[in-house]
Amino acid sequence: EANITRPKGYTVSFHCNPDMEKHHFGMTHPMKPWRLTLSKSLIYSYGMSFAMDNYISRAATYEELADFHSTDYLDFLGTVLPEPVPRDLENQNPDLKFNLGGSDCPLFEGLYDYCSMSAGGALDAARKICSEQSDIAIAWGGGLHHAKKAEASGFCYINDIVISILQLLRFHPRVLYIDIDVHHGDGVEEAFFSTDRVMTVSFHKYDPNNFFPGTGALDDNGPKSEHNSGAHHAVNVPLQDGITDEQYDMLFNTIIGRIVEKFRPSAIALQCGADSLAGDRLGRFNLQVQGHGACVEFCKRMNLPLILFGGGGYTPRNVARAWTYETSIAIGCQDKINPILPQHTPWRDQFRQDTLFPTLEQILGEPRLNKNPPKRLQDIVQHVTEQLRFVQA
Ligand code: TV7
Ligand code: CA
Ligand code: ZN
Repeated sequence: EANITRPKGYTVSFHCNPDMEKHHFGMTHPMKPWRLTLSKSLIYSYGMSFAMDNYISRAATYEELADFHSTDYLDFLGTVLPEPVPRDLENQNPDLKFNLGGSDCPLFEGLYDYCSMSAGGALDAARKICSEQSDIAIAWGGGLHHAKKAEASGFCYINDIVISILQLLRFHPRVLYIDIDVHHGDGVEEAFFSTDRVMTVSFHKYDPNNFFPGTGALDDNGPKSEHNSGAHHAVNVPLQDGITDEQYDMLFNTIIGRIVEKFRPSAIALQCGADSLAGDRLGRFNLQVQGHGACVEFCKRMNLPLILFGGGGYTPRNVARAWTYETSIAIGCQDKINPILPQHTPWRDQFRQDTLFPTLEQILGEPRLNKNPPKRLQDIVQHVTEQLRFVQA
């Protein structure tokens, strides 16, 4: 492979914990922590680790988790055990304590360790940004945006993003949070609902009755009272099945461009959920690796301290493609790397499912019918533009 060298004039850091990737949600559960191993092995095969500061992050402590989560919830999370016997028929739908133990958020071996490692990487990334030791910090093991103060939700138990933004807020006056996971970033939006120091923006599939979590309508923009400082500081971009790179990038660049102009953040936190890619097992969009990565490129061009989080992503080989490509964008070597996947990458068989000479950017998957009329996208841009009239840095 070409020699990948350190970027000139800025530092990229990479935060992971290999022990996190060993955990299992269960055989049929769509969330596969080993997609992180697959991503990392592709990133390393390209030689990108030589261009970054690499950290094995320690698990977050109880006190660090308690920055956001309630101690009742953490205490319970720390003591629950995997279910010894699967639930029987009369006990199919018990009232779950803190929403733990259902099929979305199962109790598995090492659950507390898994959660604290995910948060540890994200927090470590935020600390390197705060100390200015790094300009772009990558935590692909984080991005679990649905977790609430005292509730698990949608495969997420601990909200590593909230914990890491709380850290940024100790040094940064204003943080912009952007979420390109196909699901609404409800947990992060809720956590910062009442403050004007964090603006949250989520792009997602929106269908209140048929798509999780059902929140994130265009006019959900924060507290309705003007006396609440959080008013107008939540931006929601509800989309339909099949959106393409061109449409998505037009929306992203227009909306994020205007927000950066008005809100003037001093740091950006970007959740890069890869379930917005075409061919995702749970997603509905038609984004290619290029279109998804263009969002990272746009944020990088803002020249602000940047954290990249992972998130959803349920077709592991495509998750690895996207996060590898996005790591290369962070480093600035995307034009130098060979689009044909390295011969010697472990797991190469994973990618052979696609084609004999698999490439980094080519996703194979049935394109979905595009249900996003241009007129609707224009209405979204207009709504957000009007909303931003109320926002002042
Ligand atoms: C960030 N969709 C998380 C996204 C969380 C989505 C859901 C599943 C699902 C769970 C399974 C499973 C599944 C094929 C898909 C209302 C329900 C319907 C569970 C079957 N297969 C992120 C959460 C979402 C679990 N939940 O944003 C075990 O799909 O729609 C729902 C809720 C009740 C529970 N049932 C689904 O990407 C990381 N769950 C197979 C086995
Ligand atoms: Ca989203
Ligand atoms: Zn998702």
